[in-house]
Amino acid sequence: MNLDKLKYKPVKILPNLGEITSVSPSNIALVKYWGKKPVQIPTNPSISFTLKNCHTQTSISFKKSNSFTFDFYIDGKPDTSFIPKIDSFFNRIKDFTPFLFKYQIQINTKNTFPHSSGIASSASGFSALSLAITQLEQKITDISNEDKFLKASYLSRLGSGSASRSLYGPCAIWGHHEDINNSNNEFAIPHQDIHSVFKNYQDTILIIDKGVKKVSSTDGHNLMHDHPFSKERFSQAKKNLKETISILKKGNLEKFIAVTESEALTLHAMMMTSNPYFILMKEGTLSVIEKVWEFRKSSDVPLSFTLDAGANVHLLYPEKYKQSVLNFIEMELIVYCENQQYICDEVGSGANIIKENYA
Ligand code: 2P0
Repeated sequence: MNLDKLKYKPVKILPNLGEITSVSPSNIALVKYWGKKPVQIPTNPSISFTLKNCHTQTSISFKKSNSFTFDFYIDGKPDTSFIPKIDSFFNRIKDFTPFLFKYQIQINTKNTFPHSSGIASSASGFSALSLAITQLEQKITDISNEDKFLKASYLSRLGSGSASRSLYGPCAIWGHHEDINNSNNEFAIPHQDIHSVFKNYQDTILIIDKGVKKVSSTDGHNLMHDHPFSKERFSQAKKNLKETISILKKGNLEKFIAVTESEALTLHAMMMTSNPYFILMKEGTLSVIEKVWEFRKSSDVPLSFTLDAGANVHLLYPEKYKQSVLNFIEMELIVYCENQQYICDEVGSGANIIKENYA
């Protein structure tokens, strides 16, 4: 991959100060990224639905300075828990964004989804931050809008792999696949060739467990290195990605259900067969899966589930079945949700800039 596009080529002088605000959504993988090599290179390609309602809004305010510093606030309050991850992100992007290091910056971030709901904010958080940074770059270079998003995806990947996919909707592909044009390991590409049924596909997220995961995704990815089934898994993911692309185009819901549910269970099977092994699903996760299967059998609703690296269950279905699925959740699934909590989301269009000013 020729990464020349990513080089910083200033043509104007840096603003003295300013503020840029971006918004970026979370995403849910249909074919899962699980396994990586240094630095943030996926061991198989993945594809996701970009979400709409679960998003992060991030403002960076910056002021010229002789030394680089950053402060980080969530919901208006200083937060130190994310500092190490952001620090390592800044170290990784330094060579690509030297302009950033001429400033003192303050990062203010807020999520639309509740804190400690068990929904990872790293995808929406790193993609929002990266887009704000490349927006500043665009102010001082001739970078096109297309390359601004491409670079934001590249930078996001260095923060958190799945974040690279959040820039683009309705779907994004990250990771090289020999049969997919432009697919690569460095940044995600938008995937828009999808049937109308998927354009507003629903994702209702059942919060089964709000707790902090016992094994982080980064540790889980690393356990794929010496995993006895990794070779098979990586080729299965490639095959499933090709099939998913065809399913998304044709709108074949039966096949969509089969591939996405298999991907979700395979992801967790990889965890259960790692050394050391671990389980992130809870009893409620399995109960919900059983209920979804029963419901699908006894109704005409093509409801399916997928899982992230955690206990929560994402229910995926066409928009026209929204009311019957919500009734089903209220009647039968809500007992498995912590504090009866679930979040209604749907496929969305990716990240954007909502405000900027400079002096
Ligand atoms: C995914 N997950 O494709 C998969 C499926 C979770 C399960 O990407 O170490 O937070 O920051 O690159 O992106 C979660 O891993 O991991 C993830 P890092 P990330 O969405």
